[in-house]
Amino acid sequence: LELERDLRRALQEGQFRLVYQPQVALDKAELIGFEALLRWRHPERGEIAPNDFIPFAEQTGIICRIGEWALDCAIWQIKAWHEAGLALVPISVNVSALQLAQPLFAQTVIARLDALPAYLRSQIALELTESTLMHEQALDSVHQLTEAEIPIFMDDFGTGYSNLSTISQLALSKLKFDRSLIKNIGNDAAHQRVCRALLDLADALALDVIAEGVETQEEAQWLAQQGVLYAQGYWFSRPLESQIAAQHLKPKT
Ligand code: G
Ligand code: G
Ligand code: MN
Ligand code: NA
Repeated sequence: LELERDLRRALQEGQFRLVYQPQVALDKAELIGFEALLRWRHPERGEIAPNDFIPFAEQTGIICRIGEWALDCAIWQIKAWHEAGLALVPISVNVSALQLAQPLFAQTVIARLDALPAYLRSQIALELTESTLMHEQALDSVHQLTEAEIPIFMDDFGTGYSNLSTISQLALSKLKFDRSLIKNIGNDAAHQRVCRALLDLADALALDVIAEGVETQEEAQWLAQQGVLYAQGYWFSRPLESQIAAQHLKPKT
């Protein structure tokens, strides 16, 4: 109950912020996007990790308002970078299962993005996990979003109960391979075979892959050899505070 009160207060009092983890093209380690990750600085308890409050925020439904806040914050950030004369890369915002299950979610997001100038609209993507797609309403939301040409990344791919026929029917933009698939991929043959099979599956679905949780050069090299185009992980960068993230953007030409 205390946590619920604190979460409401956190929204009112601006205790949340987003940090930005670079997504890079593996061939040149060039920045292609940022994943926005939520951070909470509690006035008494200090930094609280998302894994310690997001499940609770989902139980209580507050995640919907937090999710709206995160989307607004990402939009505001892109606008600020644009106005500072920086060349933009897309920001992907995480969406919880509960948000996606709201009948008005897709419509609200589409209206929000449609009201923006075109340069801004094209810089927002959404990340959903496989497990969010179990319900009919969620699938309907995804269809609405993809029809509105909002890029959708399938997050944590390889961990859930992949319904491949469902995934193949959605106009997804990218598959994000979960970091459990990538761990030690540079030197474990059995692991490599599994990952290779899933990469073939991604090819069959004609979906680009972002490998998550890349922590070593060996992992990055193996993935590049396999033709994986994009990656994210501590080897390239940890999630960055916004001022630091901005330093990775080039001036607009
Ligand atoms: O940020 P961290 O690296 O600790 O993320 C932990 C988990 O919290 C991840 O599964 C991530 O997807 C989730 N997460 C981070 N930010 C958000 C957010 O804004 N909304 C939702 N729903 N989940 C988030
Ligand atoms: O579930 P999602 O993919 O949104 O989770 C992102 C989470 O993964 C965040 O908590 C982020 O801080 C974390 N993360 C990002 N890169 C790495 C990495 O290279 N190694 C590990 N262990 N975690 C990572
Ligand atoms: Mn994610
Ligand atoms: Na993930």
